[in-house]
Amino acid sequence: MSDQLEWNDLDRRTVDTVRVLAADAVHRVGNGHPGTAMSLAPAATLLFQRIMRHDPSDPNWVGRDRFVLSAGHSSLTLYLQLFLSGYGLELEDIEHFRQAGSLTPGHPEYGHTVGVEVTTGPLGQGLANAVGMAMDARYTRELFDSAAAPGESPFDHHVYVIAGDGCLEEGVTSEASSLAGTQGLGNLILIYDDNHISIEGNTNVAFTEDVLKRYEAYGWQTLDVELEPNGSIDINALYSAIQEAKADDKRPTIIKVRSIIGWPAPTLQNTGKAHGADLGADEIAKIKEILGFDPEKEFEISQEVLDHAREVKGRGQEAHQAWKADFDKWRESHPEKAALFDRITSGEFPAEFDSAVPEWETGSSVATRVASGETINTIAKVLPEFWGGSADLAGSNNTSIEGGLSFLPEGSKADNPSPGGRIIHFGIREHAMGSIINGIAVGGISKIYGGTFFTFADYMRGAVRVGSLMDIPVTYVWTHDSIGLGEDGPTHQPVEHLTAYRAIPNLHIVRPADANETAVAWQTILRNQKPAGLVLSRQGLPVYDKNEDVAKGAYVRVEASSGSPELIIVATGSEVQLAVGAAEQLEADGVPTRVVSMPCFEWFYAQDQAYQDSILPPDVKARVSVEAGLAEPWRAIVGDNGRSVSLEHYGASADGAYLMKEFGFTVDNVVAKAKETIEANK
Ligand SMILES: Cc1ncc(C[n+]2csc(CCOP(=O)(O)OP(=O)(O)O)c2C)c(N)n1
Ligand SMILES: [Mg+2]
Repeated sequence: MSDQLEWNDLDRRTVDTVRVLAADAVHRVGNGHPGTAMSLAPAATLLFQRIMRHDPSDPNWVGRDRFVLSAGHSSLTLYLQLFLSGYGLELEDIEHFRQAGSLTPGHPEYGHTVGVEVTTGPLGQGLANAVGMAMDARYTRELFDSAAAPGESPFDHHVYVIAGDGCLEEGVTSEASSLAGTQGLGNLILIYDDNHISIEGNTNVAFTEDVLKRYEAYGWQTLDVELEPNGSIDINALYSAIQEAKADDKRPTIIKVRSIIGWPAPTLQNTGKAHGADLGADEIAKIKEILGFDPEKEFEISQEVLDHAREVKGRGQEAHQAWKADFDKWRESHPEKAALFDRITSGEFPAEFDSAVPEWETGSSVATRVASGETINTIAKVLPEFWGGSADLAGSNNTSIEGGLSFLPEGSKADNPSPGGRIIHFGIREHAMGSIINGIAVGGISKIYGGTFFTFADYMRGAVRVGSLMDIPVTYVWTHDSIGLGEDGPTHQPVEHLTAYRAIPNLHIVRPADANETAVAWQTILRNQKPAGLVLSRQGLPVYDKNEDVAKGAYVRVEASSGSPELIIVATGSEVQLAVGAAEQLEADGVPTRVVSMPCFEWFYAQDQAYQDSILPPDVKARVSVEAGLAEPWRAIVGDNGRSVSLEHYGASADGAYLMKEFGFTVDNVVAKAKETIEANK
């Protein structure tokens, strides 16, 4: 690509068409965000028409550059480029912007509109996802093609992000950008839309720092693109800046691009009013006059402009063909890697995966976090695409792949760095960790996990929610799962967390009772390819016989001696041992008692009714739940006359075993509750 941008009248007309269509689309539905979609039109058109290597005929091409619209409210910025490039959106879809069932919902939704790489809308997530996508690009190229010179592998590509003031104000981007600097992500290019406006007007009410100095301190290359005198983005300067960004393969680049929101709207440009509301018929008519469009016409796009823009399809196919020649050469020269690539992309597991987990002896005592760590390490031996890390708690979360080396760039001064290392050091940045692993997961190659204490899951919740909404395979390793963690006290003891995270749709919350359940849980999570949180104990727990029905979410741990229970005790995690102890006592007292271990509600409710009824027979109404957390999620399971041994308040700083006793997690208390529910059901 030449250093000088070739940008002709038709390109300029394409940009102006984008501005007009954005204003019309918001006007038609009566709501949405026109201003930024108008002012960003030159930047987005430049990226899609001249910069990015992409093939609209094959949106999943692994060699493509990725585009993330972190400023998700400006969804028209993306939709209009997808329309113009020929990804499948047509003018009709733009006309139905934000309407029920359309392909152009309010914010870009992953899996809904072809060409949308991640769901964006919660500001900051997209940029933090992009950091993950750039990390994934490096991991992937190192996995498949580590000997290739920088930029020479078919797996090398760039990740482009557009983010606004809001994204850069959000803390998650500071966390992620700081890590991106440490990681030397030369394949990451951020276009920061510096328009000085957010919803409450001028950003000087809340955002006055020198953003580029901050990014310079993070270790990024920082570039600045001033406005054109007429008020539009200076497209030639932006083009040159992007070339500079690409030339630096050791650092991520931020290009601060001055723009005027809503330009060239005569009265509303450069105001908060242009951000998130219809500009109104009069203003839009004037915009059209200024730009040389017919003020009487709506959704005006000339065939010439559309044909011109869609030429990118041909260019994309050519680029794809050229890439494919390189890719085929790589396949021939790396047959084993090519087989690995085929295995992973077809969604298969190697045969060894089935037996790739450890098994523990019944009766021993193992913390489930320790069992998870051992399981991670055995799985890592058979799945090279499996990697992850922790937010500075690797030793406690047991997340490190032994001998895996640290994922860090060439030249890092850290211990054991490797650009394809399998251990990610996220630093104490839980929120960014959540967003980054979302970004890694959408790449489709990596099987990725991130760990912290369960109580700090709250620091990553914004990312967990979007990951769950996208329904992508990320695994959260959440250890230190209850008051059982002990002396660190109530700040560190999750109480409401199981309830709070079970409340997130699509997210599978798995709390294994012992080491063997933990191993099956890991296998199940990886096979399911869904977002999952593994909730693990700090303290040792008694080991029971391995039972593959863990994958069904709940199973009979101990059957009533008579074979037909009068009472069911349901428990998860560290409380299953109490259920087992109570059942022994109750059986001795003549109460036929079944113990159900229920590590995952979501897996259980996905089973057919017959299975569910076989575990929790509807006619057995005397039920007790035991879980060191709120009773709330158990009400539906134990029913009106059931009982819950639960925790309805914060914990305290003391020995974990002491706290369990103090707060009623004892065999005697479970037995007492059991007798109550039997009585209540008489
Ligand atoms: C986490 C989060 N908080 C709040 C919002 C609501 N919101 C949407 S856009 C916006 C202002 C964004 O300002 P900026 O990024 O400068 O966008 P511009 O107005 O320049 O388009 C806000 C507060 C959001 N989408 N996400
Ligand atoms: Mg702004």
